Amino acid sequence: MAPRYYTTPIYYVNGDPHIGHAHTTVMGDILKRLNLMRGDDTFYSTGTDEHGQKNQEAIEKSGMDAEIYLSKLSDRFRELFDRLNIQYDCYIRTTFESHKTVVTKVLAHLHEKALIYKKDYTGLYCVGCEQFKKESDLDGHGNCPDHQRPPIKQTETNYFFKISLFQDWLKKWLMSDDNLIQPLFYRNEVLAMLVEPLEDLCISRPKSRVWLGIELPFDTDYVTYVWFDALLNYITNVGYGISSDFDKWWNNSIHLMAKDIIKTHIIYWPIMLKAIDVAPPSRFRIHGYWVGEGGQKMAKSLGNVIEPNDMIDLVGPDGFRFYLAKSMGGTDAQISKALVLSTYNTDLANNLGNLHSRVVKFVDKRFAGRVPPKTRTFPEDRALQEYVAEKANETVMNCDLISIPNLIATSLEIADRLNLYFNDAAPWKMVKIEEEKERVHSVLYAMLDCLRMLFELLTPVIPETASKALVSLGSKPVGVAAARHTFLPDGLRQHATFGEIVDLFPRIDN
Ligand code: ME8
Repeated sequence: MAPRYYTTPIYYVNGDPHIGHAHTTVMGDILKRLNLMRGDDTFYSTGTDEHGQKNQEAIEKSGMDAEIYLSKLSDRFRELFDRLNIQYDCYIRTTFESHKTVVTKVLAHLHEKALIYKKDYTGLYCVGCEQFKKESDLDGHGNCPDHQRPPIKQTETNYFFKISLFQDWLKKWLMSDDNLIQPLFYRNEVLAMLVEPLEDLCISRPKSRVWLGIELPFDTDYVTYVWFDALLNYITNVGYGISSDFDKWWNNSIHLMAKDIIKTHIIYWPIMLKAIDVAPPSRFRIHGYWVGEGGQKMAKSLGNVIEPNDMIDLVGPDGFRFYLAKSMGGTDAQISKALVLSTYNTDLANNLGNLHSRVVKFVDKRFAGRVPPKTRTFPEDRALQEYVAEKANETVMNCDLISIPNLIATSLEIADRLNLYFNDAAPWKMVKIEEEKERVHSVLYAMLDCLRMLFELLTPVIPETASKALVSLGSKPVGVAAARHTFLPDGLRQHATFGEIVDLFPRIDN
């Protein structure tokens, strides 16, 4: 039982949660559930990043009390994640006292080690990124490429963390393991950022300008830079400095994120950890960016922004989870209402739902709502069960963030094969012939048993519907406790009584 600690980024609360926030958090949930199926002990954290200039500007714009605003927005993220059936173990808010304690302790420690110093500085600040930018980071028009706005020139006295001391260590560490960063091409992006000498990291903001943050323990005129604060959530969540379980989780940490925040995670964060003598993260798993249909960046002005709650209203939490899981690997993917709807109708209603309904309803009618007993197993039927078991075991064992779409592809391939098998075997013809009775039982049992394995395999992606499907077959939903789940033929009890048979994915005409 290898422990695993999965994290999502913690999200800014300067607006409502959007599709990208839903995506990373659903993927983390799928990975957590897959790990539990593998019998691995898993801890999963997500939450909200509630400090810094960007959030502060949103609060000021809202005219609301800061605490009320932050709670309200953080709750919106949590409500979305609850609607999406996310089984997080920890929902961190950086405004929690437990987190402030960690940030303060780390800052005091680095200050004592003389790794923090004060100086005057002039830089170009992008509030959208919450980062200083170099001229070379900007596009031809002097804009931040991610936010399409020019950064603001800032001259201030601030505290700096001597990250430049760790550059050589960082480079060596990045090259030490090809599995550290996946997809691997993101490592090249990080290495390219390390060609030039690293500038020390500005880790403070004067309170006179930014009041929303954690006060520096060694200078009360300043708050902590939001990224320095936020990154530390990853160790707060697993009890840094207070829990004996800290090493167990931290030594198996896997950070999930999109490609937008690799610099802070793969450059600043490991250095922060190294400086406080904590091991660097074990893995970084990076996905692409959601863009609108046709590849356009999503923007309110283009009218192509997809709201996650609208998608859940449209196709249900499982329909939406399925679309996200199917469509996004390591590079960008497209989303629109029409794409979500057509995937739902094609893959879920017409393929999986229809397959389930045909088989289960047929057996329900002919065998009084029970799994038919086998008196003989025909080799071709057994071969079908073995094929499904093997595919399912292999998929669960090998699934990682960017191969989640393979899980869907394999499931659809299995569903196609089962549909064909059912058509070719045509049990509705055989059932009328007395000599074919044994074969009919064998075929139908195999079909139901394969459906059982198929819905077990899909449980991490569509947990609610897969459970309904498994109950309808007279089987049990896959448990949520860590216990290795092996796919084996003949796991469905003969004579088992069917549960309620529901239309899993009713077609949606729109
Ligand atoms: O960066 N496609 O928060 P954030 C895919 N608070 N994923 C997307 C996406 C898109 N179009 N847009 C956002 C922050 N995401 C910091 C993180 S962590 C210590 C602090 C997802 O609200 C994706 O996971 O801007 C991305 O990395 C994250 O949201 C950024 O969220």
